Amino acid sequence: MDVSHDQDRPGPGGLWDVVVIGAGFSGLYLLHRARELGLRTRVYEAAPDVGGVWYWNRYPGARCDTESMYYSYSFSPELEQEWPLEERYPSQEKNLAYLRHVTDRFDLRRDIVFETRISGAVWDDEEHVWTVRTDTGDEVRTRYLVTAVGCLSTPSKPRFEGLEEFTGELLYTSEWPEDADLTGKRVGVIGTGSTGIQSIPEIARIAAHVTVFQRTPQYTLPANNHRLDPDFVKDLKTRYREIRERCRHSAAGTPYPVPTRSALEVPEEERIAAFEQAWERGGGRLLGTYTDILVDEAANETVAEFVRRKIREIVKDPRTAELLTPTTYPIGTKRIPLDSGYYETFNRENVSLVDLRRTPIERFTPRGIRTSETEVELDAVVFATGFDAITGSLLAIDPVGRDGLTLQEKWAKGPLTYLGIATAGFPNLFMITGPGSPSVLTNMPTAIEQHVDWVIDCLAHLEKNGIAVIEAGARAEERWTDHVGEVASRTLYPMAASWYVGANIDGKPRSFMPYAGGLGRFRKICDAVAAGGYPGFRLG
Ligand code: N01
Repeated sequence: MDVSHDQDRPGPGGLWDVVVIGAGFSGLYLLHRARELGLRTRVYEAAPDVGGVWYWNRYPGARCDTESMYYSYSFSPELEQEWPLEERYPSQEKNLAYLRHVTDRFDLRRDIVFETRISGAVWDDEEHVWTVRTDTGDEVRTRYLVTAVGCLSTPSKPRFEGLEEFTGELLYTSEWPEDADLTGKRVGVIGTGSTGIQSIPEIARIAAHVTVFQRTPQYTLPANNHRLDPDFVKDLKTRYREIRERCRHSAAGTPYPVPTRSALEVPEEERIAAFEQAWERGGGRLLGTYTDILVDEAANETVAEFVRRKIREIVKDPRTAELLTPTTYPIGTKRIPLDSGYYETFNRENVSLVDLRRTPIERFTPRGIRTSETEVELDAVVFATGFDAITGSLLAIDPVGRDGLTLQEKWAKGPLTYLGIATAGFPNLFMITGPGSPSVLTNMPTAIEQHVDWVIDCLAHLEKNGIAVIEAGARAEERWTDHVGEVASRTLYPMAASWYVGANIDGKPRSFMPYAGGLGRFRKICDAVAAGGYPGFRLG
C-alpha cells in the first residue's frame, strides 16, 4: 500500500480516511494499526490525555480486576518484555502510565486531538463520507468512522430531590478530582458495585465516618492483590507468546484452565475444598471451578451459598452481615467485583450501612441525606452509581445514517448489530466492543485487539479492492442479534437486573447486550466472515 503521503493531514477536500472516537485501549491500537495501513487517521478524545476509563476513574482504590500479565496489549513482543509487571492486579495509576507509555513509544500523540468530544456524525450516501461534528464547533470529513468509546464511559448520575441544596461536596467516582481529600470527613457512598466495593475500604481508612447507602447487596470475591515475585515474572515473560495465544482462543481472554466437571457431580466436601482454595487464591476463578456455575441454578447456588457463609463469618454484626448478603440473583450474573477487605470494612467502628430497600433515600438536604427513617449528616457524598453501559456513549453521539435514520431511532427497542461491529443503515461505521460483541465478558485488551485487527483487515480488503462502502445487511444483523440473545438465554445472566441488560438505567430497553459465546468462538466466526468475503455485509 502507498504510504508516501503525509498521514498526519487529511487528503484532498479535507477528507480523512479514518476518524476514531476515543483514545483508550481501543483507539490507541486502532491508530497504530491504521497508520501501518497507510491510512490518514485522526483520533478525537474528550479528556486532556489518553487512557479512557483509566484516565477518568481515579477514585481511591481504583484497580483492574484482570491480572497484570494479561491486561495489556500483545501486539508488540518488545513492549510486553520491557513493561514492568509489579502487582498482581494493576492499579489505575499503573494502567494510565502504561497507556501513556504506549502512546509515546509508538508516537501516537501527534494524531490525537484532546479535549474535543464528538457530538454528532452524519453519513452522506452520495459522497460516501461521514461528516463528524465536535463540541468545539468543528466539522471533519472522513471515509470511515470508528467508535472506540468503551463500554463503561457514560456515567449514570441519578437525580435525587434536593441534590442542589446539599452544601457538602458531591464526588463522582468516574470524574474523581485530583485534589479530592476525604480525610476526617463524614462521607456517604451511594452504590455497591465494583467501584463502591473498591473505594469504600480506602475511604474508610481516612474518613471520620463512612455511611454506605446500599440498594442491592453484592457478592464480591477477595482479590488477594500482592506484589509479583520477580522470578515469577521472568519465567512468565519467557512464555509470553504462548500464553497470549492461549488467551486469544480462550472464552474469557485469559489463559486459565477450563473446568471439566459439573459442581453437582462432585461430593460436597470436595466442592467446598475447591471453593476454599479458589477463595484463598483470590480473583474471579471461584466462578470457574466447575463447568455449570453460570448456566445451572443449582450449581450456582452451591457457590452463592459458600460466599454467603463467608460473609457471615467475616462480618461480626449479624444484622449487618444479613443486609450485606445477596439472595435475589445468582452469583456472577451481575459483574463480580474483586475486593480488598470489603466485607471486613463493616467491622470498623466508623462504617455504617443503610439498607435502601427498607429505608430509601427521600431527598438530599443542605446537611446530608434524608432516608425514610432518619437524616444522615454528611460532609461529602460519593456517587459510585455506575454507567449507561455499552450503548450509552454510542447513543450520546447519535450518528445519523442513510435516509436520515438516527441510531437512537434504530436502537429504540434495543441494540441491533452484526458481530457487534456494524449496524445496518450506518455504512462505513465500525464499533469496537459494541453491543453483540464479547467485550465486557472478557479480558478487554484481548477482545479489543481481536476487534481492531478484524476491522483493519476489513479496511485493507476494501482499499485493495477499491470498495467504497461496506454496510451490515439487515438480515445478517437480525440473525446475529437473535443469536446473541439465544446464547445468553442458555446462561443465568439474564436473571439479574444488571447493567449487562440495561436494568440500571430508567427506560433503557432490556436485552442482554454482550455476546456470551466466548471470545475464542467469536474470533472463529469473525475470521470465517472475513475469509468468506464478508457475507452478511453489503459491499459496494
Ligand atoms: O457500577 P455498577 P460500578 N440509588 O452499575 C447503585 C467495571 N469496573 O461503577 O445494584 C441507589 O456495577 C447500584 O445499585 P443496584 C466493572 O465491569 C471494573 O460499580 O442497581 N443506588 C449499584 O450498587 C463493573 O461491573 C472495575 O441496585 C444506586 C451501584 O450503584 C462496572 O465497571 C472497577 C442508584 C452501581 O454499580 C460498573 O461498576 C470498577 C440509585 N439511584 C468498575 N443507582 C475493576 O476492574 C445506582 N445505584 C475492578
